[in-house]
Amino acid sequence: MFKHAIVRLPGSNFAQGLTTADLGVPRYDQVLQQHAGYCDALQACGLTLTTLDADTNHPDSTFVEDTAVLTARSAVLTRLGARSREGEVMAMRPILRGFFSTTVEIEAPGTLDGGDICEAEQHFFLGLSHRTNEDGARQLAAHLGREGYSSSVVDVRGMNNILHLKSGVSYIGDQTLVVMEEMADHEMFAEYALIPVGGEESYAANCIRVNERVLVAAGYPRLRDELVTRGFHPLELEMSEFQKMDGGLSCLSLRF
Ligand code: CIR
Repeated sequence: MFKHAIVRLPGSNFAQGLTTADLGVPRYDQVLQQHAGYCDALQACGLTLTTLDADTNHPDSTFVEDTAVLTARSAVLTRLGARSREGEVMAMRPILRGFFSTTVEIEAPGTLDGGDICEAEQHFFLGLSHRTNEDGARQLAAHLGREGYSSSVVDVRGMNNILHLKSGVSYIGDQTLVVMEEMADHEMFAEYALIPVGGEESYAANCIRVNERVLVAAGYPRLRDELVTRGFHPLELEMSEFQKMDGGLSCLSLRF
């Protein structure tokens, strides 16, 4: 069960963040509205929120998930792969030290974005991407091993339609992964029940299990219905403005 989440309000220059999407410029009023809806949903799932002020020095800083990987015992502060985002970790460090007695850091030359790390209970999938390199993944694997977790590496560098591993795969509990069709036959996922999403629903592969609910992007009815069929309880959220900046549901919070 998660009890807590950290979020950061989007800054007025949110639209100046990094993006590869060709979906237009996000409207700030809608960004704030969708972010508020997301925060409400986390609270409705029983979480207490720590809401950080907007940081206009870092337009991507509302995507807090990338700054850390959290386990039951520790917080791993990452070393972000995009230069424009480097300062975001420094801002998160004192916040996480307030919650976790053990914090460790990914060191150079390692880079690692939290969006590349998919936790599936005792196992972690570590994505190699254009943000997370082998050294970063190796450092995290060693740390997780010391805490008794297993991990495996999934290379997504050849997939040009996703930014991070979790843009394409999400663990939603009950040994189930929601996964983009292109990745569904990956041997690493063979032991799991899979819910493949494809074509126009690919964006919805990034979803999060928060206690009894699965938060999913609104507008993807096939995935929503499949989740219901399999006994999950989806909660749909408008995400269009974050999608314009390559962001998904998971990236907007750190949950623990
Ligand atoms: C970036 O390119 O870094 C941001 N515009 C989006 C980050 C999304 N984070 C995530 O999927 N974990």
